[in-house]
Order: sequence, then C-alpha cells, then structure tokens
Amino acid sequence: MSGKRTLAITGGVGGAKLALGLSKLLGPAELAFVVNTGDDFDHLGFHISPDIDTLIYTLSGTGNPETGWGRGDESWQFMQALKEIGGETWFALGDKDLAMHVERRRLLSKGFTLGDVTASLASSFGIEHKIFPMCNEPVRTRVLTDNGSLDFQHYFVGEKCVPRVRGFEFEGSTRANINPDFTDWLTSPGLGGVILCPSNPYVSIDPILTVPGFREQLIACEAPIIAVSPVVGGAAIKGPAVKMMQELGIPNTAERVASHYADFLDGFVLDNEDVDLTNTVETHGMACMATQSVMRTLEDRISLGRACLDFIDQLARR
Ligand code: FO1
Repeated sequence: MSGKRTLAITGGVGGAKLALGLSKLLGPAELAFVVNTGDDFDHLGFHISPDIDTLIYTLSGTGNPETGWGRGDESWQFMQALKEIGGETWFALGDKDLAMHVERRRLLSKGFTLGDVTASLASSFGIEHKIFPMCNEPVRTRVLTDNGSLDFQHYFVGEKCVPRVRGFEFEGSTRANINPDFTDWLTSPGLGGVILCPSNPYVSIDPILTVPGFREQLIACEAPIIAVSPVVGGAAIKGPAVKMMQELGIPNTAERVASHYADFLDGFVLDNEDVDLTNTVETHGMACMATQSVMRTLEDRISLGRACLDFIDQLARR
C-alpha cells in the first residue's frame, strides 16, 4: 500500500461496509470519507442524515448489523409513545438514534454547519477519520415516479420503493457548494486515489456528482479513481439499484454502472461472478479488476478494501 491519502465516496449501507474495511487498513491521516446528503430530510423537527449516521454507527461499531442502519441494541419507546398519541411513525427512530437527532438539531440551531456538526458527532463516537458531508447546503433527492415526485425517504421507506421510477431530481444542488474539505483532500499532493464505494449510482453517488464542480474536480484529478460495483450478477447487493435500472430501461449489469462514471473513472472493480464483463468494461476506457466483492464478514470488508488499495497502486504505476 502506498501510504498516501485516500478519499472514499460513499452513501448508504453497502458503501459503509467497504468504508469500515478501509478504516481498518488506513489511519485518520490517510483516509477520509465524502458522504451523500441527498437522503437527508426534515422530520419531526429533526434534521435526519441517514447516510452520515449509517457511516458513524458502522465505523464506531454501534450500528445495527441486521439492518445496516440505525443503532444496535436499540429500544423503541419513543416510537411507541408517539404512536399512542397519533404521531407520524412511518420512519422508525429508535431511542438511542433519537439522541443523535436531538444533538444534531441543537448544534445546527446554534449556527454550526452540517460539516462542523458531523465532525463533532463523529468525534463523540470516537471516530478519528474525517467524514465530510458532500456540501453544507440542503440538497434533497426527489424520485420521479408514476405516482408523482416523491421525497427520497417517502419513496424509500414510506412507499418501500414500490412506485415505478421515471427519473431523479436533486433539489437545491445548483445552489450548493462543494465541501471545501473535499477539495483540499482531492487536490493535496499526497492524494493516492479515490474510491467510489459500492453505493447506488443514481441516489447515493449522483447527488454528490451534481454539486457544481464536483464531477469536474474528479475529471481533473491526477490520482487514480476507482469504483466498486454495487451490482453483482445482475442483482443489487442491497437496495433498489437494479429495480431502478430496469424501470429506467438501463440493462442491470455491472458494466452499465462502470459506463455511468466513464468520464472520470480509471478503474472498475466487479465481482468474480461478473468476470466475463471485464473486456466490455475496458471498452469504456478504464481498467477492470474482478475480485470477491460481496461483503458478509468483517474480513470480507477488509479484503475488499485491500484489493481496492492494491488496484489503485497498480493504476498509479501505469
Ligand atoms: N430505513 C427503513 O427501511 N425504514 C426506516 O424506518 C428507517 C429509519 C431510519 C432512521 C434513521 C436513519 O439514519 C436511517 C433510517 N433508515 C430506515 C434507513 C434509510 O432510509 C436508508 O438507509 C437510506 O436513506 C438509504 O441509503
């Protein structure tokens, strides 16, 4: 491994798994995370940041291993009490998780940015790696469906991803500014590479890429940029990525995920099961590596992290 700095771009549960593996291999001076905030929403007076919280809970070992989101060893008295008085309970906020939202709201109300608040929350969970929200301004993913335009969490949790998808909008993204900490890492002479974790290309990574200048900075980046496929054997490891591809008329293959990022990607990691797609991926002007990418255990997460870092080293030597 190079010992240089690595940036990992992530959103959601699949991305956090690889993030955890990487965090076991690289220290806080060598690894930072950029996180999707398009899933954020205001709910019950709180600012909910699901992808940031999933990453904080995963890295700190306090997450729920079954769902991948929320806290482990959770209790639900608040939800029960809310239900009893006729409150909104479609979005499950556990008692421990609630503490996160109360504290985030308190800090935001004092005027701190989402970046400052995230740094404070991560540090209180003992996390030393830097976690950068993609921007400090609100960007809200809207899913355009046959049932109309839905706020992301209403589509994902409220409607259980059932409505047929027609497209996406990232409300507020044109007014957003890239988190300057991301730019500092990306342009630092010590940057070894960038990894797009196996996250949904349309609703976890695209919101980040639509922040003005983000994609351009990746295109201009001199260090290798790789992505790990969230699609294996035509199925999404988790979440609605493949359902979305089918509904948008996009073939549900790892190769199509690679082509989605073809303008800035130097390398693509797909699962051994998809090794036959290697040559087709390479026609998009990038290198391709097959490995075991399905992460069931902590060892799987670390192995995939190591394979990604080795791949970046190989690409840097070319
Ligand atoms: N996902 C669900 O499927 N149902 C929920 O009730 C739910 C609540 C929730 C609360 C806090 C949080 O941080 C995440 C939560 N999630 C829930 C997960 C979240 O909707 C997704 O992980 C992401 O937004 C998709 O990446």
